[in-house]
Amino acid sequence: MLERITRLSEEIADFQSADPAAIERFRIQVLGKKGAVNELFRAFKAVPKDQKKILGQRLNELRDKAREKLVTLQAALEAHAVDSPKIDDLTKPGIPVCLGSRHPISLVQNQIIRIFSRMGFGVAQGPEIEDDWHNFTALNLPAHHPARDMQDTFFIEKNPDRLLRTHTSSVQIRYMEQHEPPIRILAPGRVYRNETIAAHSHFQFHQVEGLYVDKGVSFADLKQTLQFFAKSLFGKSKIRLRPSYFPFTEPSAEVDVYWGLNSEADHRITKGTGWLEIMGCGMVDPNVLENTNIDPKTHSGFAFGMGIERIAMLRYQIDDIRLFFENDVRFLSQFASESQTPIPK
Ligand code: 2NM
Repeated sequence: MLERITRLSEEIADFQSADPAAIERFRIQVLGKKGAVNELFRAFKAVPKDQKKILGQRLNELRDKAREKLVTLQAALEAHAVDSPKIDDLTKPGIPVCLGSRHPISLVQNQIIRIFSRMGFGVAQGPEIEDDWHNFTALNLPAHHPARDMQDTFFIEKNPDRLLRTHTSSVQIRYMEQHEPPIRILAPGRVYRNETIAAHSHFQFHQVEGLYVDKGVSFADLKQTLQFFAKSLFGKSKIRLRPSYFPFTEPSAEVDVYWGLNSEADHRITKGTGWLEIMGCGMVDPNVLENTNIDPKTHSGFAFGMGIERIAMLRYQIDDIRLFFENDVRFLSQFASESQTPIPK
């Protein structure tokens, strides 16, 4: 009997397989009801008394050894199954993945940021829920200016005063309050105005505003900067500045780019003039600099602002502003081919 135990023990030690069926056969042969171990235990009953102690010990050891071996084999089987799933055909086509695409507003916003970053402009951000000081008062907006009217602004609360920003100039006020010149920043972001939703107006839209404050910043610097911008974004280098009015700049101007009159569409969008208005600009009013603790006797600055939706509509020939806010995949997926590299730091 001792001999059979030793032989079986060796067989168990030698057994190796990664085949689940072979392992199961091994289990039945060794540890099954009618298996080798149980057979030995049955034979053990007839063993003489003086040999029972030693043989019993050896039999128990044999059974434990067989159980351990099975646990090890099964664990190896499972580990292997996780590592290498069965691949039946490596030449099968892959499962198609639906990729999203960047929103056209983001595309245009990033293009604008990239152009100005080449001239040293960084990006600043601020809250969409503003107070009266940052959205109006610091910007030299007089008490009875129409922009302060209930009809144009979404007021949230009177005390403390809270409202949805109507432009991102509020970001620039915050930036000037917290930084010393030289300042060269862009403030891109969402703004809100209480307007009826239609093909060319919406209660929400996006702006990019720019600000440059330093010693000796001139109107010529402004014009040159905008000329470079128009050339970079539209590929058109002829711009003109028409006198205008904003409470926060003096002098102020509207910027037109010469679009040309080469197609029927050009005639339609320029109303037959060939010129297209793309933004507003001006020299920062001395009152605004004073309000943000910058001395207007030693420093000057220029600022500009544009609506991203308007630029995107021109660029992609979109005729309804509402499309930007409806998240219709049939609209959005048309921009999937517009790849963009990240904005340089
Ligand atoms: C515009 C047009 C002209 C502007 C002014 C300022 C600030 F904060 F410096 F006073 N930020 N943006 C500005 C000037 C914005 O948008 C049509």
